[in-house]
Amino acid sequence: MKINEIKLEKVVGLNSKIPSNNMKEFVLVGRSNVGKSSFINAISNRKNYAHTSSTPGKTRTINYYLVNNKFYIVDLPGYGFAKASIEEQNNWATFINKYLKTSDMIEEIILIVDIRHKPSVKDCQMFSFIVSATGYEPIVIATKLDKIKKSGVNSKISDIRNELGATENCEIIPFSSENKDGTKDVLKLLSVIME
Ligand SMILES: Nc1nc2c(ncn2[C@@H]2O[C@H](COP(=O)(O)OP(=O)(O)OP(=O)(O)O)[C@@H](O)[C@H]2O)c(=O)[nH]1
Ligand SMILES: [Mg+2]
Repeated sequence: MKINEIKLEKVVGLNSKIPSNNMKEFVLVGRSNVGKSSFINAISNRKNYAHTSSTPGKTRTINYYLVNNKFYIVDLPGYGFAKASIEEQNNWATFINKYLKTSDMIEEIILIVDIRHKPSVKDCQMFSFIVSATGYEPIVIATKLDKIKKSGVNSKISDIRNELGATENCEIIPFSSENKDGTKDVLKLLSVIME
């Protein structure tokens, strides 16, 4: 699959009603600044269509990107943003909860983690939460691959698997938005899921 067309179609605040869509949704979750928006740009071959920033907390709304007029990629605000107020952080958790329960168009949840580090407590909680809420493990994207040595990739991936408590079947894809490594694997997986 190739992403020929991507369009930011809906922007929704955390307190707004969750849109009911008639196309499948692929949802990106991950801590603030991990690279969710960059991931969207990389797989769709755009520069800064999904706004990115080195300052955490760039994405503060739920952004629905319509891809090839066929499915949505949903970019969520990151969790664990230290500067967000407790109220904002609670809103986020409440929203995710509500979203997972309300939307019946969620096709797949994609958890983005940083390949350099062991998943944080919040990453692990998110992973378990997704499993208990949906009955399925999310796809895990281990991003910022360009920042580690090639020889270290396998051991990083197995550390991430162990720490998250993911099964051997759980897809963990090494990825870099910087040099686009892993894009083919991601697009292949999306097309298999969309079949
Ligand atoms: N080297 C490198 N930098 C990356 C990669 N992905 C993201 N970044 C950088 O990490 C920073 C955060 O990226 P974003 O895509 O804005 O992160 P986000 O997860 O959308 O953050 P929030 O919107 O705050 O939740 C930016 O400075 C990006 O350039 C990557 O694969 N490699
Ligand atoms: Mg973002």
